[in-house]
Amino acid sequence: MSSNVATRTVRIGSRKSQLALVQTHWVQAELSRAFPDIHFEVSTMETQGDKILDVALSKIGDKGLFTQELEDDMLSGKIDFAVHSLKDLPTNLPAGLQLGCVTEREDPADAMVVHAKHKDKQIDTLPEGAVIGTSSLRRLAQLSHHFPHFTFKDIRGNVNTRLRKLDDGEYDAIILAAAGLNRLGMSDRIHQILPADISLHAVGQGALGIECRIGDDDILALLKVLEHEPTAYRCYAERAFLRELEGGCQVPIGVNTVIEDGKLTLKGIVASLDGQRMITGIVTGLSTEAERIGTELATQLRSQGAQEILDEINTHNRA
Ligand code: DPM
Repeated sequence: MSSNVATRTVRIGSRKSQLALVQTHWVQAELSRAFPDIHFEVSTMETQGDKILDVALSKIGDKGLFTQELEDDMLSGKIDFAVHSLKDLPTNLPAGLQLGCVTEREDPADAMVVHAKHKDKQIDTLPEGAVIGTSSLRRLAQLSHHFPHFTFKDIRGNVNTRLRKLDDGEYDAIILAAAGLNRLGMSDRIHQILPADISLHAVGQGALGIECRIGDDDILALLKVLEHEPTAYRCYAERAFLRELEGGCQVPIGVNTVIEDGKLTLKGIVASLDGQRMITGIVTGLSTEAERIGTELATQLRSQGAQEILDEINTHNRA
């Protein structure tokens, strides 16, 4: 499938949510600046994940929930590439598509937003029974470990919907990605950034992943200007770890990566949903060997029983 670079129009696919559009418009602006002769057009669509809002994410499967419609349009040539939150992009892509570029990461940490009545509290001083909104198994598992006295309640919908539900009193606090709030210009709603020893973030959190057709060299050449190498190495390691554990988007798997002096350190966790079992490990190596670092950590955690936890959860999710 050839792209439309020859005609000087390149079509970008995006979900319709406010956050998706902020991200896609940033990509559009950066590329327009770098390639003023090309017209970058955004075409938006709703994905399954946007339409099904009354079911817990973990129950509706995870294979391309937020990406499949965009991928179909890429394969049929209706769009040239798609902008995703990297953490929503499955680690195994459909035949014919590739991860073309990873952009510079925002703060990858999780953030707590509280109801006004808890303005003077931190996560470790919220009262017994406090209702915490999240539909992430990863956040649920890690927070249950540290704060078994909280009550966890599912929450779906876009960021604005979630904040309204919190303000209306349905929850005492909710957990969101700091990156999403920052990109939406809502950094002031962040009450506390959760430290890594309380919550390891999701694979790819805070970075954008741009997906395109394999071998579409014209498009890949454009995307190169957006690539942020350190972020890419970190995310390749994180994604290799997740892929090797055969984890989808909805698994209690968390990570943390740092690069120092050309060395990449990947920390990972696989936790049971009740937070009772936590399997953690750490691997360091050259940044250029990111993938190997990821698979090595997966093997290490599997030898400590991570697979049993993941199998239990997969059985539970299918039930
Ligand atoms: C994935 C998860 C969530 C999103 C699971 C996880 C959070 C679901 C929830 C894979 N995708 O993080 O363990 O809390 O109910 C999503 C968000 C962003 C991308 C919102 C968020 C924005 C941040 C980013 C939803 N996908 O996590 O608060 O670009 O990383």
